[in-house]
Amino acid sequence: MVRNERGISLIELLVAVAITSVILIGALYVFLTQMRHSHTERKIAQARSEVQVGENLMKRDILLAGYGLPNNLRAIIAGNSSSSHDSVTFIGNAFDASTGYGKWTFVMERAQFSHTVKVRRWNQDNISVGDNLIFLNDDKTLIDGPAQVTNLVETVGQDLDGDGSPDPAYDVTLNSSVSVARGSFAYVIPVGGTPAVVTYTLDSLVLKRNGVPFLEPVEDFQLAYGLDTNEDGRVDLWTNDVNSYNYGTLRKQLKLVRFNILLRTGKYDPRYVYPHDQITLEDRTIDVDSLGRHYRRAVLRTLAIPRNLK
Ligand SMILES: [Ca+2]
Ligand SMILES: [Ca+2]
Ligand SMILES: [Ca+2]
Repeated sequence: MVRNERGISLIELLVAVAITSVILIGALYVFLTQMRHSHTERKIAQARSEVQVGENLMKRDILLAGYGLPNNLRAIIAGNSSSSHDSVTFIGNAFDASTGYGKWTFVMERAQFSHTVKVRRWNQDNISVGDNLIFLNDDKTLIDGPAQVTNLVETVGQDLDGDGSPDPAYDVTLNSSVSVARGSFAYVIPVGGTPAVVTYTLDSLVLKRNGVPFLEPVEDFQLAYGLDTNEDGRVDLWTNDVNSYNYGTLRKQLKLVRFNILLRTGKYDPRYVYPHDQITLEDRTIDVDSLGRHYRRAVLRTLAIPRNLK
């Protein structure tokens, strides 16, 4: 048999084209799938960084709840629900650092019915004219105030830090007389004498902090509070509502706040089906309808320590 040595036959060409096509289509499919995955991953990574910011802000607010707050005021007000999302309000004197709240000092000499108080002068975060001061003891009992600073004179106090030289101080003039013991804490509070408040609410898939959106799309927001009821240092009870506890008990027993955010991590995707028809966060179970199951979701669950409730 004589083979045609001049080239390939039409059949061979067609087979080659067919094989090449199969390989190309396969490669294209892999490429497109990877493109789609990397796009989804990019979206998730972007959502994660936004979530991280939100998470850190909320942890900070929980940490500062009760800061510089007299012990007869509640530092946390729970807005609990088991049929809808939760809300929560934190109260303290240091949430908004830019306005100077959170500044504090201590009294260096006892003052009695006096308009002038000698306080420690720091290198930064100093007391300013116009600041409103409250005076608390180390148990956060309110001793006196609020009183407004009308004048400051730099001076020196005793050598409390023991370095051999008198410590920097201010003679602070106040608009009303106060009686405070040496060692009392002085906190700057917002004008009007009411503490600062931070409220988290969920409104139409937008989690808001004092009405300002900071995380979306969020489908649910639920909180739990870890209490050490026998005061042995370990959390032994988780509850979704702390409003029935008086503030004294809460200060002693509340050790952890757990917050849960149910986040949508992608757009509506007909190719994707969420594997469950219900989602449970703390005391709430949400039904996910057939439309809702085409969204990807992630649950952010974070523990935060309310350090200033002690
Ligand atoms: Ca709840
Ligand atoms: Ca000194
Ligand atoms: Ca315990």
